[in-house]
Amino acid sequence: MSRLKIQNSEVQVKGNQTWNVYRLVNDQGMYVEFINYGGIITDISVPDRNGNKENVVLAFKNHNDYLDNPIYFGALIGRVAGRIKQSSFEINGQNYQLDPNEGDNHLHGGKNGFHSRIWEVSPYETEEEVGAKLSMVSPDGDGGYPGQVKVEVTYTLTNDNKFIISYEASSDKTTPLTLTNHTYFNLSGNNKRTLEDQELCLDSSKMVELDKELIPTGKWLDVTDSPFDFRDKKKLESVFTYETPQQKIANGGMDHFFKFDKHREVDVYLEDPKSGRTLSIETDQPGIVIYTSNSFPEGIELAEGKPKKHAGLCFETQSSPASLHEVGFPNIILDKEQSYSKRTIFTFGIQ
Ligand code: FUC
Repeated sequence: MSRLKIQNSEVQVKGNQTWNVYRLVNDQGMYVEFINYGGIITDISVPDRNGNKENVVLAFKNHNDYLDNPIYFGALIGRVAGRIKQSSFEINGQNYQLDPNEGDNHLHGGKNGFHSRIWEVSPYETEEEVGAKLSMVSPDGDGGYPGQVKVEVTYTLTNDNKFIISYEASSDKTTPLTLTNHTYFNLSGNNKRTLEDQELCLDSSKMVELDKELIPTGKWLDVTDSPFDFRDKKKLESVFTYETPQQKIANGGMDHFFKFDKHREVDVYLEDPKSGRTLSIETDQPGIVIYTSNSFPEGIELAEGKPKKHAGLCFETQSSPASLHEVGFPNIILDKEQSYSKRTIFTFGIQ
């Protein structure tokens, strides 16, 4: 008999708020836990090669800390994932000014982006999968963006340990939009080890060059012969140095948009040789921002204590906000009355 199920509970947070906590559980006993605030994923528990189930994502010890989540732990990001230079852009000759939240620039949809909204959650289950639809309406002028945008994100867990995130949206005015999820993965489980020994394979030969404010300069860099070349699987430690200008800018790691070559079915693969856990990512997005948690603000408290540098890795599948100002970057404009539909599949395995 199927053990697929959804568990629902509540958590009290500051300001007299109550959030709903959902847990999707499959036949293998793998589970994904998230809250309706920000659609934040707080737990993905998968077995290691000995069957020990542990959480492979970073999460705060205390739910209250998600109210001010400067590093976007586990959250849905919108309207635009990434940075918009000078918080401004033009559509059809009209200039739009967004709320700046990082110096003069606009990051991850601004201070009140989708990561800090209450989403309406409708759980569902079938014979093969359990899931939940998360919906939200972003009003016209939200954060400075044009148009009313209706968003529906679906979290699905299957019996073969696939966690699927689907994003659907539409707008009544043309607007920039590229949605993602900002979960920090660490396959060691319960944040036991930082990422140096975990091995990454990435189907990309091109990355954006960043300036000192982490804004794309408009130039593509070829990764060949650089520490950012992961076309053959290698340990992450090789990129955790200050060897090249782009590593220095990112504070000793990765914080870049990579364009997929689409030479392989699996766009990204991560493996932890010690625990045996693996993660394969397939997406219909044109690229990804890989962020290797190159610094954490003071005062961050996880269930396992303070996070160390390189404790988690974000796989932000998305398009590129640089396309608002530069040519040759994957577009993020959603035309009026058009539908936005994207999907990323995270498959967990054992090696
Ligand atoms: C990532 C990065 C940023 C930022 C944030 C917390 O997406 O691109 O540099 O630090 O997350």
